[in-house]
Amino acid sequence: MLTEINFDGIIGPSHNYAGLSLGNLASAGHAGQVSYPRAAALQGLAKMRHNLALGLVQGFLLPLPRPSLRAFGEFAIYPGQDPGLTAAAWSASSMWTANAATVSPAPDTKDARCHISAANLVTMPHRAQEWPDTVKQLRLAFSDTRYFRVHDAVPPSFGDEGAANHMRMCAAHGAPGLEIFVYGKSGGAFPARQHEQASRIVARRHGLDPARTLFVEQNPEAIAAGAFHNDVVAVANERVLFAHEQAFANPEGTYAAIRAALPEAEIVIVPADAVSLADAIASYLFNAQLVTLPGGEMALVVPTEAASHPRVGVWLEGMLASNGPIRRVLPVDVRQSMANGGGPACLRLRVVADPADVDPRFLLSHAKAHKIERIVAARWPESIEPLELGSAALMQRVLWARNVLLQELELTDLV
Ligand code: SUG
Repeated sequence: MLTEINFDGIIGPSHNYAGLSLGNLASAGHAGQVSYPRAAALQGLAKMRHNLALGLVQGFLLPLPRPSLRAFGEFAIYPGQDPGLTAAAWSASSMWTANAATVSPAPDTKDARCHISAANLVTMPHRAQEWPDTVKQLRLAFSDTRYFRVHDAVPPSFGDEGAANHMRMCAAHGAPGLEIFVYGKSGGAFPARQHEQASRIVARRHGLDPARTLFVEQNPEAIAAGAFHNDVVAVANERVLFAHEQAFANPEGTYAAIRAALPEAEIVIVPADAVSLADAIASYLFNAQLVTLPGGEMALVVPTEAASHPRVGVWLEGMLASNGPIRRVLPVDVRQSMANGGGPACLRLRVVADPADVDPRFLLSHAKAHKIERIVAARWPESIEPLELGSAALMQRVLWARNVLLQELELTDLV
């Protein structure tokens, strides 16, 4: 049966704060701080276990090989030579699997297969190096070509940030959906990372029905305020869209187009006078996982920062009291990722598929989570100081830590 599966990125042993992402306020704000890779990865695993315990199907993707020896060669540097490029080669940014790819489930596509397009992430050098390894991993996890088609990234001139700029609305996950691609045109001082042409290329490759596909411009003010991806100001699940009033360039036109294509749509708008764009971005209220629980009710898995934020917390309480479509608010602690601008929703890639069609090595159980936690506890560095990124000893340690994980999970195909 078709089900939504969340594939979270396991947070890699090289997790660090290098301030690499222009327009991502958390990344800039934590640049140069000491990171805690072990705690980071354990927080990510605890979130996966939290969602498993809710009765949801949980998968994972492995960290990419970092530091990337290929990147050192391409940048023509030796480790430590250029601090910014060295940090790019070390970045554990593949943890944010919402940027790994865009996914169109089988009920939406012409050939009735689930199409997955790796994202080129060209705007930032530390992220642009991800996609060749990502596509290799996706082709392993979704190798059964009767059910899946995994595409290479679109050409690099068109910036593509994957599922973070894509939403799907539908009556139920297994039913045909309305796919909404959100692109940016300008963002003030900050780059608009998702280009309209990239979204259109992905939609054509996936064989989507134009009558059930929307292309919507992100509000330039939202990008300028720090919403470097649409999933910082909006999230959708089945018939519900949960969005900030200032998420889209043309909000009324967007809601009308959604309602015309999906009459059962319910749109929950958070007004700017209750939660400002600045509060939304600081708290990551919208970078939540909006999920349908096995009993049918919807829950919003938010970062603890949202639940404890004075104005956002009050708004959430009011929402629960109002008897709307979102019935539960469940906080999770992913602070180490949050400090680089990655909330609960950034850490997961949603794939609607039959779990039986996915390579079982990428599906999580509590027993497997326990195994991964043991490896993380024993092998992941406790902390990384930014100046350590040139260290050969640390490099050997983090490369080996990942290898041990691949061996234990029988995924050495990814070495
Ligand atoms: O691309 N941060 C990531 C955060 C990605 C969040 N993803 C979603 N919104 N879906 C980014 O900006 C920071 C790395 C550093 O500064 O060390 C970073 O890459």
